[in-house]
Formats: sequence, structure tokens, C-alpha cells
Amino acid sequence: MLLRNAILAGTDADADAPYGLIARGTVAIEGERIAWAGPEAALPERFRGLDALDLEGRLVTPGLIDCHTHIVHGGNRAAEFEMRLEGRSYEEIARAGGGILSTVTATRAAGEDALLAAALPRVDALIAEGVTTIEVKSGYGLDIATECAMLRAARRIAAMRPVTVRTTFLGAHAIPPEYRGRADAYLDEVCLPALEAAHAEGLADAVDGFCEGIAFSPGQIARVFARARALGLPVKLHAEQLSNLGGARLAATNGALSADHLEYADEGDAAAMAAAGTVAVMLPGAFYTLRETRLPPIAAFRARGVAMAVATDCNPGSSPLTSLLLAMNMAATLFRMTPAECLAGVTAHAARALGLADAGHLRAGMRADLAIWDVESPAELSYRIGFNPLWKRIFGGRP
Ligand code: DI6
Ligand code: FE
Repeated sequence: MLLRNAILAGTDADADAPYGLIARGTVAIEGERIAWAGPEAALPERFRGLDALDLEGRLVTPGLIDCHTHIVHGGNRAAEFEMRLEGRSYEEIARAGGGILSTVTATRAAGEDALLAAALPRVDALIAEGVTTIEVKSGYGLDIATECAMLRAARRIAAMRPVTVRTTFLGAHAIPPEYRGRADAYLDEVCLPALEAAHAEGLADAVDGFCEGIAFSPGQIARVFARARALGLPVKLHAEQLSNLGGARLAATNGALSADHLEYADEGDAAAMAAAGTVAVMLPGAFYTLRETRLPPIAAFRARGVAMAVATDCNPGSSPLTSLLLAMNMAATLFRMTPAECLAGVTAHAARALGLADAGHLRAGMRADLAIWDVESPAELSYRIGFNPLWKRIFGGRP
């Protein structure tokens, strides 16, 4: 198939041109892969006979990648939302046994089928906006069986919907009530064995943790990372979300794919991440929901060439967000990321945050995961609020 008469963004036409924009471009698709992408005038002879679809000047981007979600979870936290509006803080609610732990109770009670069923409408909302890859974390089970059930439910999404799912083990997300005050015992008796079990079943593509005062210390996260390394799994980390504990540096030292949140990260963290090639994942939905005022050090990331991704962090507590387009708008308006950075953040850089070598670019050899938009310029994707200009989505070469 040939997509012609299109504006292309996300090509590597000119690495310095914003968006890698090609004003009148063509994409040739063979099977599941992009065979060629570039200026229409340069289309090689051998692709000219393919069935052509005239896009009438519409914009084609790589399919969007939501590289940080907790989209599989039980229940919701609307009651906690009300409590916060009555003046209680996120940390206060977490320390009182609410917050993440109330979702743990609901997730344990749900069972794998119900977890999958509850996740699908949220997945559909992302897909409707051109998302073709979703990362999904465990971390609301906090026992061996439920952590694995969450990951199995996540994997089953890909059998039910045309979307690629990457799973991340997040057993070190919170300390369950039965281990209160005994975080190390939780790691030894539950988290690390759950990681082994998930890996043995082939359920985890990566390993994550929550390095925070209300969760795990850098020393404890280092233990989880050591086990991940022993199993050959890449790592990433929720770091510097509510305070600076050195998580970003720990992640960088461990060659992490990404460090995520980062509101309290500093220059030194940016330098360490740049040296390690660790992606900075921006989660403006959590910043917005928690009414955080401390901004992530975008200028430092930009100056040092740290790749920035943008994701929804879709979760029932701090970011009940199922719109990656809105996350882009928030990253622009709240964090002052440029629309070009926002688009790279949900395509090329999001792919890097997941260690995906064959997604996130319009380039020969990549999976033919594309989004076609009824817009005149790529800035419109970040500019509008609550409007979905998706015209068509192509997943693995199939409309
Ligand atoms: N940081 C977050 O923003 C989510 N997890 C994390 O470590 C929030 C999880 C929740 O509140 O349920
Ligand atoms: Fe998260």
C-alpha cells in the first residue's frame, strides 16, 4: 500500500528540521513494515505500482506510544479525589492507608478477567487517538499471584485489540499493609520472588520501582535492579516525583531505559541521565492532578540533550488520564515543551523509553504503525484541548 499526498512528520529526513517534516511525502508499506518514506518526488520506481491512497494533504505521524501507564487496575479513586478537594494531600491519604493501597485492595479482589475488562475501555480511548503501543505496569497486586495476574491481563489486551503491549514489573510500587514498616522483608518474600515468577512465565519486558519517601529507598531499589540485571531485564524508575532521593542518578548508573516524573530532579540528575542515555519521561497528568508546583528541569534536559518522552501515567490516583493528546498539550502548556518535543515525546523518545528499536519513526524497516490526522500542521496535535483530529490509524500495515 502507498500513502501519498501527505505531510510526513517523524521521518529522519533532516535530523535538525523540527518534526522531520516532509511537506509532500509518501509512505510505502509492505506487509507489517514501512518499506519507504520520503518526498513524493523521490519515490523509488519499484514502489510506484502499489495501491495508492491519496491523503489529500493530511498529516502522517508514527503511531503514538504511551510509554508509562498503570492502565490495568481495579476500582477507581473518585472518593479520594473528593477528599483531596476537601483539603487532604496525596501523601497524607497514602500514609493513612488510602491512595495506592485502596487500589491494591480493589485489584486483588478483581481477578484477571475483570482487570482486563476494566482496562479495555481505557485502552480504547487511547487507541481512538492514534496510539499503537501501550506500556502497562503491574504494581497494584503486591502479592505474587496478583502481580502476575495484572501482567497476564496486560498481555491479553494485545489479543483483544490492535495494539502492541509492553509489560513492566512494578512490584516495588508500594508496601502492602501486611508488610507495613517491613519494606525489606516485602522485597525478599514477595517482590523479588514475584519478579522471578513473572520472568519465568515470560510476563515482563522491563522492571520499574517507586523511589520515594512513601515507597522504597534508593538502597532498596538497587536490590530490585540487581535482580532485574541478573534476569537480563532492562530497568526504569519512578524518580524524584515528590522529593529528591537520588533515584534519577541511581537509574542512570544502572543504565535505565528511563527515569519518570522527575519534578524534583536537578542539574546533576540531568547530567547523569545524559551520560547514561536514560530517557526523561514527563508525566504532566500527575503534575496537574496533584497540583504540583515544582516543574521538572526541562531546560537542563534540553541543554544536555536528554531525550524527553511524554506519557499519560494513566492510573486511578494521581493521573486518571486516558488521552495522550491531552498529555501533549499539558507538557506544552505546563512544562513549556515545544510541540515538536511533545510529538517526539510520544513517538521516537517514547520508543526509546521502552527499548523498542522498530517503532516511533517513519522510516524503512519500522513497523507500519501510523496515525493519519486531519490537521494542517503537527503543532495542532499539542495545541487543541479535548479535540481528536485522528482520521485513520494503521497498525502493522492494517487500517
Ligand atoms: N507515582 C504515580 O504517580 C503513580 N504511581 C507512582 O509511583 C500513582 C499511583 C497511584 O496513586 O495509584
Ligand atoms: Fe506511574
